[in-house]
Amino acid sequence: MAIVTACTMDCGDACSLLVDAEKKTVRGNPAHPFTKGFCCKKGGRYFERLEAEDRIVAPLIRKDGVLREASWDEAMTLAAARLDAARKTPESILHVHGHGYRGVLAQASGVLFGRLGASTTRGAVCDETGIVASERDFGVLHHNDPEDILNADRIVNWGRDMTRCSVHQLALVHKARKQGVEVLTISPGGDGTPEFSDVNVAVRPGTDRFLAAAVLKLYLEAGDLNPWVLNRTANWPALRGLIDGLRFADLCAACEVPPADVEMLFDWYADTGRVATVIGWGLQRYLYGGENVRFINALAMISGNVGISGGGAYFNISSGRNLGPWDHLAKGGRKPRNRREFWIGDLASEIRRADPPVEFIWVDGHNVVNQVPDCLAVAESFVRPFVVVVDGVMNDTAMRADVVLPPAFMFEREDVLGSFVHNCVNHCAPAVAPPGLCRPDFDIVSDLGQRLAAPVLLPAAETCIRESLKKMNISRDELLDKGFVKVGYPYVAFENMRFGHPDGLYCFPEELHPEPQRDPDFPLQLLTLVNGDYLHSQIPAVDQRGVPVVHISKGNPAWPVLDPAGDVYLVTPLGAMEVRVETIDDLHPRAVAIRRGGWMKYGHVANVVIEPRQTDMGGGVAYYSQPCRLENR
Ligand SMILES: Nc1nc2c(c(=O)[nH]1)N[C@H]1C(S)=C(S)[C@@H](COP(=O)(O)OP(=O)(O)OC[C@H]3O[C@@H](n4cnc5c(=O)[nH]c(N)nc54)[C@H](O)[C@@H]3O)O[C@H]1N2
Ligand SMILES: Nc1nc2c(c(=O)[nH]1)N[C@H]1C(S)=C(S)[C@@H](COP(=O)(O)OP(=O)(O)OC[C@H]3O[C@@H](n4cnc5c(=O)[nH]c(N)nc54)[C@H](O)[C@@H]3O)O[C@H]1N2
Ligand SMILES: [Mo]
Repeated sequence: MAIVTACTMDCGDACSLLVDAEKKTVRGNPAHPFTKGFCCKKGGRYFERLEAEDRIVAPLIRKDGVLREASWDEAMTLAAARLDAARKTPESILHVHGHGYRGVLAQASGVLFGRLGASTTRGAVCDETGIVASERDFGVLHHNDPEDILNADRIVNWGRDMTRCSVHQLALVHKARKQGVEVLTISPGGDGTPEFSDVNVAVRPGTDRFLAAAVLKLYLEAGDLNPWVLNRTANWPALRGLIDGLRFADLCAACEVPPADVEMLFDWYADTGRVATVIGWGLQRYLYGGENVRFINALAMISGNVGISGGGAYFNISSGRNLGPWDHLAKGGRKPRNRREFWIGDLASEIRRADPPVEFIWVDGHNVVNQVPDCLAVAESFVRPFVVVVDGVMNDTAMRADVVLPPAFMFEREDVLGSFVHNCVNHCAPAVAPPGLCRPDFDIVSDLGQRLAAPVLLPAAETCIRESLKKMNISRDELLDKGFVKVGYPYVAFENMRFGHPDGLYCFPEELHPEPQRDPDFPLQLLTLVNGDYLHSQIPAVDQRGVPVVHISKGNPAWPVLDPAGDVYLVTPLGAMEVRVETIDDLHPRAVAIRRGGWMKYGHVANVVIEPRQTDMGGGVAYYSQPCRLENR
């Protein structure tokens, strides 16, 4: 018998799933309006992960340098004692939490460490740059219902590789194309987008803002701007002045898009009909990633495609917007305020510089020693403090722990979560028993709070869920019964052209920053792109054999001088890693692409050579602004 449950992985598709514990099958829930009866590879194969031979199923404690199995009581007593000792200086405690498991109950560790006044991280490895950019434009994070894309006449997709990151959006785009909707994708190429695009335009990595500005320039030259749209904006004269002062040819040169392609893109926006604009996550992982997003939004606005069905600019919605907080129901500790914050993009330096020093680190839901820049240094910074990691695999982070606590994974415990793409709230019901001694994260954190000398007490899990459902008046019975509830949002965002800023107006960007000069020693650019088969670093060892592959085009200046059969190294100012080079036809000639998520212990993680660089908004990480070169050694 299949049980209706849900995926809690860090992915906007946020599927409702039917899990059959006996047959060990995972299927998409046909009743769910976004999942529509199918699921992706990483979800469909999740039993492989649940039943992996190397899964950690008992707590581990480091003794004489080696991690050995222990009872929960031993492990938790030790963790609580070390935490109590560190609590004398709350800032000496560091909580590192990722989105490895999502939901209302997944917030428990954040609530507990907030009450302890622990240091926390700021900024984000994922989408915060684009979120802040969109909020600056629209005043609030919102977009049309994903299904509304079926009402578009044309779709302009700025670099979202739906073949890998979102098979359900891909299905919608396929359906739209069957109805005659045309798709144009802008990206550095070498990705899966030609599969669903009528036209592909190649852009220099990180420079979409110039391309969007060049199209805006053509709008100004054409001169027939919609006065009703301009009337709903706060600062059009400023943007107009900025664009007036720029030359079309310079803008085309900056993004390395031929003028004829820019004119074609202008026609895509300016012809009669509605244009939906999709904004991927890749183009915001740059030094000016926020500005990239803002100029694309500006184009959607100026072209008259905001506030209408079939139009809109799709970046994100907030996955938490339909669920309320429950942290006020915790007891003990202090109200979390004035906490010390470490920028996640340079965690190693932040820990090294910290005064008072970090004595205790708790990591959950984040393979942080793998996923942030300069990750070798992060590994080193974890040596001195006492480190507790809640994870079920011996990955680069768990390897550095003094105590490893094994969580129940999804399908093995309950939670409730929203999506950053669609408007449903899903219920993740336990469908299989956790193996060995694994326990739900919520229970681990509650247990820890109770064991402290001055306890912090969390409410019961059910109370937290009930509290969170109050915000949107979601019926718990309906949620548990159906496995999901669709929350009623208007189909079209900003339909009355009222935006989230206090004045109700749309706000344009007023600055356009030049791209930094190319460093002649490192003339290429490293793109660490999403992996279609796995979620981030959740990749089994068997798929990380040998030397990792990077892709370049035959037009890459490195290609004619490399001997791909010899030892090839990917080199940055931070260091070098061995790679194997393969060619791919349509990738930008200066780009070096590698699929992300490989592990340090297998020599597969590019973050060892990626330097900490901050994006212009939201404290994001500019992973893709990494200069590099390829050489034989
Ligand atoms: N299978 C799978 N699905 C996932 C995930 C996963 O790990 N595996 N992760 C989830 C998460 S958390 C995220 S954030 C998303 C990421 O989903 P995506 O946005 O699809 O992936 P990214 O790797 O962030 O970005 C890569 C895409 O951006 C394009 N790109 C890169 N630079 C530029 C640029 O300068 N301009 C333009 N126009 N395009 C550019 C690339 O060509 C590629 O198509 O996927 C989610 N879904
Ligand atoms: N170079 C480079 N690095 C990147 C990016 C990039 O573009 N380039 N992209 C970034 C992006 S978009 C993202 S979102 C981040 C992702 O970075 P992370 O959030 O670190 O993602 P994962 O590697 O999936 O690690 C999540 C961990 O959570 C664990 N986990 C799964 N379920 C549970 C559970 O129920 N309980 C507990 N306690 N743990 C669980 C998994 O086993 C896994 O080890 O990486 C970023 N890293
Ligand atoms: Mo992400």
